Amino acid sequence: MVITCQINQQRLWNTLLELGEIGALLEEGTTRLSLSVEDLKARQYVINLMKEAGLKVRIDAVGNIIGKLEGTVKQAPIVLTGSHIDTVFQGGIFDGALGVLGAIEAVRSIKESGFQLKHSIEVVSFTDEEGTRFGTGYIGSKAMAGELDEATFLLTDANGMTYAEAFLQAQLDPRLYKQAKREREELKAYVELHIEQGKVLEEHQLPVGIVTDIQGPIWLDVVVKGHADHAGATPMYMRKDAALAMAELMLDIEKIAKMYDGVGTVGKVNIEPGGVNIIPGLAAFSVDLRHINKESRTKMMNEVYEAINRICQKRDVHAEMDMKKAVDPTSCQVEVIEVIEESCKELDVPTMRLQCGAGHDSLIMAKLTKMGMIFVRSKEGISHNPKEWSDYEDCMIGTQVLLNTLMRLAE
Ligand code: HGY
Ligand code: MN
Ligand code: MN
Ligand code: MN
Repeated sequence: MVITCQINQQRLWNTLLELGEIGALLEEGTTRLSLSVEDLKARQYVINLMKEAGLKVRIDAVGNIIGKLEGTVKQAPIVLTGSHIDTVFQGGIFDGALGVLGAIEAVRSIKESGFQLKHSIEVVSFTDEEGTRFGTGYIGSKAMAGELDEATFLLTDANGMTYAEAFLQAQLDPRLYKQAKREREELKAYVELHIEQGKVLEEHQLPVGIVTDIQGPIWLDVVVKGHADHAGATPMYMRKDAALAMAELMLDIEKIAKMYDGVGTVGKVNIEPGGVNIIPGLAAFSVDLRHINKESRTKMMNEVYEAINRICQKRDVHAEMDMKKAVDPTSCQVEVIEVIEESCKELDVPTMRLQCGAGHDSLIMAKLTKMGMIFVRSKEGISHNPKEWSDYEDCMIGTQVLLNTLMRLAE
């Protein structure tokens, strides 16, 4: 099939800037935590845009927004594409958004070209990919894959609101989440366009990349309990300082990650009671461990648990660990990688295959159907930061590669 259909570049760029404004705070980047007021506004923006694009729009039982371009053969398995529009705290305007808006633009251009494709194409904006508000994530894709468990709805955000309450506030019924599940036979493939959020494409001076494998994240919440005491009157040898136990573990996590060539991050910390002259009695913190290889990640995990036990013993403090997320690393489907590569070739776009460090809904969708990812170069690899940036040209090339890939998969 010779593909002559072109995206409308300026239209796509305008939507990226408009969506980026929703939840934007001057230099503090864009914050749209899942099901927050900002996220609900952004969801409405995406629903309107899908309707304007002439897609048939539905919201599934967990709030995934799905826009459909009908194919000529109704019962043919669906080609799915999309990403997320929720962000981290003070994030950028491309993470997730490019994958949703790029997919809408690609499918809209296909529709406007009048080209009839056998398979229907659906664009999805997944609910709560980041997990920033409730500490877990991939909610929409997990529900679609039938992997969401009920306990999720008991999780609370920083204000003590449960996920169930946030669902009800967003006019969603948490009791119906199982209805979002889709069967393997319904789908032909899932392709996600996303910014790289790393420096590899920039180092190779390439606009786009094709993902081969995705690291799998484990998220732990750890609470260390020591004893709050007087900072002046308590000699060092008598202390049960929870913060020092946390500090020692943070450095051990760094060592363990380097030893296994994985990554380990303590991103959230909270020390109580939090007085200048009080020895911390409690230290609560998050641990994010990732590796491209599952066995290595398990070894990292075990070493972290051993370090926690060793440090607690030495400092006579006590720790409780709660596993919030554990998603296996996964490989992209060679068949989809090759279709993306063909699209790059026919568009004369130089590219490379590369691994992915960040987590994506693709990790979950790989359990349901054939998955592939198209990366767009990130300036200096910066992401989860207001300075996150991808050039106009690169976003357009990535979206055109997506369009050609969708047409090949749906023909
Ligand atoms: O955590 C991640 O890698 C992604 O941004 N959700
Ligand atoms: Mn992200
Ligand atoms: Mn993302
Ligand atoms: Mn992601």
